[in-house]
Amino acid sequence: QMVSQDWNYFKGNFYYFSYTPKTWYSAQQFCMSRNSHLTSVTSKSEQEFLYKTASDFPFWIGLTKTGSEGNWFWTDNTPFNDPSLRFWIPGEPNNAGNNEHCALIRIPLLMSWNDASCDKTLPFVCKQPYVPSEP
Ligand code: 2F8
Ligand code: CA
Repeated sequence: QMVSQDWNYFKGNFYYFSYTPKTWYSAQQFCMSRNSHLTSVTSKSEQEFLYKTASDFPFWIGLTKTGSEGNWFWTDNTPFNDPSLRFWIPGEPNNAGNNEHCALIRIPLLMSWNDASCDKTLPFVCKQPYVPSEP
């Protein structure tokens, strides 16, 4: 597994914090071109790692909807079914203007997710699993 030194290791995954603003889709395309996805959040400690490591807010994460009225899902196929692992800011997601279908971490706090327009250009975080042994 080739991972450049720009990637940051945490508990079995490598993370790339990009401060070059992109739309959600274009950020996801960037991550996919680097064998990764926009980051999922699978634990409280991962959520804390993300908001503590990023030095600029807000930033895109890999959470979006199946359609404008669809269900939220993680682009890396992590299940989105555990209510204790949803870190929305109180009052979010509110789908403001009926046009907020992508999620971001907005503030350096545990409960920090907001839904926003996917067309916003923001910093973002890519994640790829560490593959322990490759020939
Ligand atoms: O107050 C929360 C609200 O703040 C903004 O709307 C005024 C955000 N909009 C954008 O970031 C475009 C909402 O997503 C957010 O819910
Ligand atoms: Ca919102």
